[in-house]
Amino acid sequence: MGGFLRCLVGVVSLLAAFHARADSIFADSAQFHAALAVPPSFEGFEGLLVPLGTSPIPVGDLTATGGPASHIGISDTPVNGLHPTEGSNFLFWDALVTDATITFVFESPIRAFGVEFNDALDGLGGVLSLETETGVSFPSFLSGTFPSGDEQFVGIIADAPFLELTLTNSSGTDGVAFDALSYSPIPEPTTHLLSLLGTLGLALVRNSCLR
Ligand SMILES: [Ca+2]
Ligand SMILES: [Ca+2]
Repeated sequence: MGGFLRCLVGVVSLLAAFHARADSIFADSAQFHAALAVPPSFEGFEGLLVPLGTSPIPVGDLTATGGPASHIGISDTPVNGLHPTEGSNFLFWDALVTDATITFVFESPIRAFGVEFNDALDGLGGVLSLETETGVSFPSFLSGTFPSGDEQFVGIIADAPFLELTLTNSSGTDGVAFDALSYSPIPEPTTHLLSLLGTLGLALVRNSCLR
């Protein structure tokens, strides 16, 4: 391969690696799990009952915290459309006013987070947003009005590790059920591939373009 061609391949590889580095969001559980290299840790809230209004709630190696305008608890009783999607228990988030929050804090850094949830944005409708303490932000990952009990999924894979993830509900008053929470520190395979591509591109650019 000639020097010019090697230089060109290097530049293209670098651009591809750089361009593809972005935080990803998933509305499909199967796609989220397919993007992970190994099965993530799992929390289904089974065997735990915590009265609504308790906060923080430690569960395994994470802690759920309701913001000032939220009541949270762990329930085994479906109510008003809220229900478990795995086993019998689920995490209950009662958002009491506009922009109420719930925060998940992990004991060690993670890069992937996914959760099944239901009964969000029924009644009044509104917007759900998500952000991490590291600046990952999806300001409107779900918006509109949904039927009572409607099942949804949200997952993110972030470029950088994070410890805290906060969900905000603009609705004003809305009960939401969470279940089958997945989290993982493991980079997804495409990230390995892209960093390899970036390293290769950089080497080619150094050796072929800059001499
Ligand atoms: Ca469960
Ligand atoms: Ca609701």
